[in-house]
Amino acid sequence: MFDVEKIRQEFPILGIQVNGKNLVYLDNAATTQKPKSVINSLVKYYETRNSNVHRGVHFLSDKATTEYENARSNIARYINAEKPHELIFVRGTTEAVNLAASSYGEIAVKAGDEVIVSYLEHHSNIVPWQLLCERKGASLKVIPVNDSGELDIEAYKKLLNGKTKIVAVNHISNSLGTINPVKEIIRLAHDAGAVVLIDGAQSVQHTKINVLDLDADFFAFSGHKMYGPTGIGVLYGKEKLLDSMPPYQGGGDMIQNVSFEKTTYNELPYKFEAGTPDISGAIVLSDAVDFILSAGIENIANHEHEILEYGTAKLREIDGFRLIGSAKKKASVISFLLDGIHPYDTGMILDKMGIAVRTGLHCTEPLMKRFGIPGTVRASIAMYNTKSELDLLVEGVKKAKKMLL
Ligand code: C6P
Repeated sequence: MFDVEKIRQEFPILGIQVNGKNLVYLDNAATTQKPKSVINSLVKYYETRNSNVHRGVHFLSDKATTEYENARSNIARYINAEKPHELIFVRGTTEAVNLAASSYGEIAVKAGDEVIVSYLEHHSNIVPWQLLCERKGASLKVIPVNDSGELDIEAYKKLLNGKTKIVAVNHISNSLGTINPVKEIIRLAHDAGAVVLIDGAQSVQHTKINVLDLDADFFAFSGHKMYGPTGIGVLYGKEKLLDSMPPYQGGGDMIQNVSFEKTTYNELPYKFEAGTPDISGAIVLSDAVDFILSAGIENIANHEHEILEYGTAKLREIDGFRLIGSAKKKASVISFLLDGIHPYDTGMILDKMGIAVRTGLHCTEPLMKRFGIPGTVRASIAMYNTKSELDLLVEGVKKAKKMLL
């Protein structure tokens, strides 16, 4: 049974007041709040485990190394990766995409080739590919979206051809909440001989991920959007691809032998983890995964969907409310505008009422241009949000409208 009130008690920050009002936290796509188990795990690490990994022969180093590698295995199981060493610990989705674009891009893309992204992408899944294309003399192609914010799959099929080397798309859009048909996107890309990176920053916390079933070549995500700490994330890659790729950064741990004449590199995953990694981050992220599993990912998805439908229906009743992104398959995001009001002003007034939303471009400037808008107000939902919080949002939006028009 999914008991949202019980879940809320696990998140200390949800009890604070903002501007004299109970906090209503609806900025979960930017980052989620952290449960006690995650916060305590971080403290416990520094109180009882802290040491560097893969280096020392002493007790603490051994303990930290074991827990760091156990974390990798646990997170690998969570996304159903075949082998733990197919998971590279990075800072977050942004670094994961940059790693893939720099390293895989280096061997896979040459002048005249093409890389496909979509209009729905976060800047993190556009700019690294743009940099690669500029470096290589390749070109970037873009899958269009329709007015509901859904990818045009027929147009995508036409973009694919023998020159397509990489397709990089998100699983769930951070700005509109669109759930993309990634399994079909991957299958079509593979038929054309291309490799696919899925940006899972907005999906790992909302839906069951199975990289094997998806047949994803790369899958990227951030810990802080899934109830874990900032500064840690994962690039999953198929072993044979990661093996074929050159190192991304040089330094300690990523080498086998170093000489001035010739350096040889470590095996996976260490080849891509130069320097001291975010040890506590990885261990604590694994605890965040356990927290999600204990709540049940399907329970979370069902609960969030109910809140999404409820909030969207209530907001739609407001005169002048314009929903941006009405895909048939949507998760956790309500992006909107109020006629005649700048999103920033709405966000400021909501903040006065203790309601945290994000306003602006959400790092998806091309998408906002496509819709011809200056940005949106975005309420994004997590497992701990309730219908009464959405009622408060609706009240807040009505009040903002009254004050600003
Ligand atoms: N989106 C949002 O408010 P990092 O910053 O590396 O953890 O994640 C980047 C990123 C990549 N892809 C998608 C789909 C994302 O949503 C994000 C982060 C936040 O929407 C911050 S801009």
